[in-house]
Amino acid sequence: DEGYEAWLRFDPLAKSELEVYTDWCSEIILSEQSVILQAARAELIRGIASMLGRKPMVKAKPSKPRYLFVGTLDCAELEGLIDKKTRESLQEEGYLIKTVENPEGSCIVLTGQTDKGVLYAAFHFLRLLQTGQSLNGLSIKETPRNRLRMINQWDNMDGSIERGYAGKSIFYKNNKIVTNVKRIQDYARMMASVGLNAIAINNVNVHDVETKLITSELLPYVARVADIFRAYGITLYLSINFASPIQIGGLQTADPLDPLVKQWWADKASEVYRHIPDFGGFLVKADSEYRPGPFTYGRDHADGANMLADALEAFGGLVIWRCFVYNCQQDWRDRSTDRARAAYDHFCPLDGRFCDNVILQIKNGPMDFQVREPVSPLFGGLRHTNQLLELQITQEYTGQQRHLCYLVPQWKEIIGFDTHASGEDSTVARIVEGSIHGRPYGGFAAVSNIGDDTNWTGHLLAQANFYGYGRLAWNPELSSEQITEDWVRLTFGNDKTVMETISRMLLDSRTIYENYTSPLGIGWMVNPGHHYGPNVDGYEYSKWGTYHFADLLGIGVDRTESTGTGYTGQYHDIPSARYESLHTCPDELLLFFHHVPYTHKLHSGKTVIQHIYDSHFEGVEQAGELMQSWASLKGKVDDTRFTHVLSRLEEQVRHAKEWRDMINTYFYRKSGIPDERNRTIY
Ligand code: BDP
Repeated sequence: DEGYEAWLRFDPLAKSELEVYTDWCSEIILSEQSVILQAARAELIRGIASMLGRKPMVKAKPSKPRYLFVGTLDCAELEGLIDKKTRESLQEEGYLIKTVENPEGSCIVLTGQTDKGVLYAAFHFLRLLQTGQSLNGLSIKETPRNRLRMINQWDNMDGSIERGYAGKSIFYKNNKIVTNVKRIQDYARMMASVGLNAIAINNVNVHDVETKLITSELLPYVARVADIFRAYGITLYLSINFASPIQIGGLQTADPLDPLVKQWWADKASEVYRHIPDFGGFLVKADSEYRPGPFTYGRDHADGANMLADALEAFGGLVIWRCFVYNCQQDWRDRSTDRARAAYDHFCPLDGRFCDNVILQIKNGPMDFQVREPVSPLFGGLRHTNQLLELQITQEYTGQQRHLCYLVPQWKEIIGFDTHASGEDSTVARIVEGSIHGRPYGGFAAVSNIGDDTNWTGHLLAQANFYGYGRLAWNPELSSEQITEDWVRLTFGNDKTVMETISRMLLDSRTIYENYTSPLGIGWMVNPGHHYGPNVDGYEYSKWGTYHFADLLGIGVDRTESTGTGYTGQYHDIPSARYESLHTCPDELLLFFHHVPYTHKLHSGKTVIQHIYDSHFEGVEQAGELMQSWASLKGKVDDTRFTHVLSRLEEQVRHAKEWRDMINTYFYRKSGIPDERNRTIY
């Protein structure tokens, strides 16, 4: 068992549960037709047959006293069974799982306003069985908090994946879209099972080959992929090259205000929609890291995004415009160009100018997916613009799926961050869902961590990050603990020790990773280029704007308004004041906001230098404990999965030591201050 089935294993259930479940699940009543309902039906049959050992019958009319009823709220059978209030409260993709007692028999109703809702209900119902829940008197009502719950694939058509750590692309091979679509289909199932509803299938860095995805040559193939996702309620998007009118359109310019360019994109949009009538829209990385964009023509991001939005509007399409825009040719001596400021500086002045079908996709932090960063102030800054939170499931800076680093706790901190944009409780979750500023679109997007490795994610336990992302995008209020417990039960069964041990490992892992890597929010001490492993000065004197300014006296970036880059001023008063002052700045972000001497005392009572030493020794010990915890599960987890995870954890321990030694040695040599506890530092 290598983990291909991920959390959709549907292992046979224990005897005790079989009888009651079988009673309810041997008959499925389903009378409507649609591709999505077909998928729901197939999932129910597959899951139930596998868990209960008996394939359920699908019928138009019940013949047993107990059965499952599957259908949308509109279907005739549900008339009178679901009250008006409940019906009205179920929004587009919401669903209801309800036990209904009838004189002729009792049924569990799986229903929604749309067939998508029904599909989500089916997956939720299967989850109840898998985790051994009671089916008595069910009344579960769910509505997604976010309209967009999206995945970004950074896949290239040559089969490689930018920042991919789990093999090659499941979408492309040898510059073609794959013909064997089994993996894509199974991926669609995994996405739908956690409520994800949108996917961009190519890298945001669009090279020459992928630029052609919107041509008549390739669109028929893209349409086939769209068909697969559509059956699971997932809308397909493409990343586009802003210079397409030049590269594939034969025009001299890609100026967004040029009438020929506008016409070209309008024609292109109608061509795309001829092939894919429910196409989602374009994802765009422009004027960032050498990608083309409107700047070339003296235009701004709003000009660029709105031009595309106009082209897509008639078809209901969206433009998702990324805010990861900064000057990647910086002079490290010039602190006024602080990279952390860039997204806000570029996009805040444009607030209010974007069309309603444009959404700005904003990375969670102002830099780039470090293990610890403050939340991007752009979330609090924009008021009249749709916003999408961009997270990175793929572990580019967090151990590349060789280290265990479960990101759900990090994401919970991010979405729970109070921007104070409209008084208290203006959390990132509420901003991106659109409720605070009354925006029509918004939600979550995240860079995928899957590839064609048998277990999808390289590290088996990294599946939990994908799973957790989906659940959070649906409902940001879920706790890390709840999501984690569900995932462990679905993946490893309901044994209490297994559940508790793996949950603990996952929940502790981010802090552990943070402990032995770069300290106190400074980030970036990685090898340039591939970003794996420690390299303390790797980026320090280069052009990317990712500096730590360590010298013999101290370390950190002064981003205050009073003496630094002024970045703290991009936040609203309360968070701004908290970060501005050394007294209130949280320890874990201290070096992100302040340049301090190594002898500076943290709130924890330790000096910065002693904290660095201690956390690095501790991190390595904790990594060892992760390995021991896993080792204690021998015999409780099947051999293949057990051995695989163990070998990853062994590598993590070895590598954590390398991190510890390099970081500690560096700071010892810079500062000349010995470890209070006299441990060996090389
Ligand atoms: C960085 C990655 C780079 C991406 C870029 C982006 O290192 O590969 O192209 O972000 O988000 O994290 O566009």
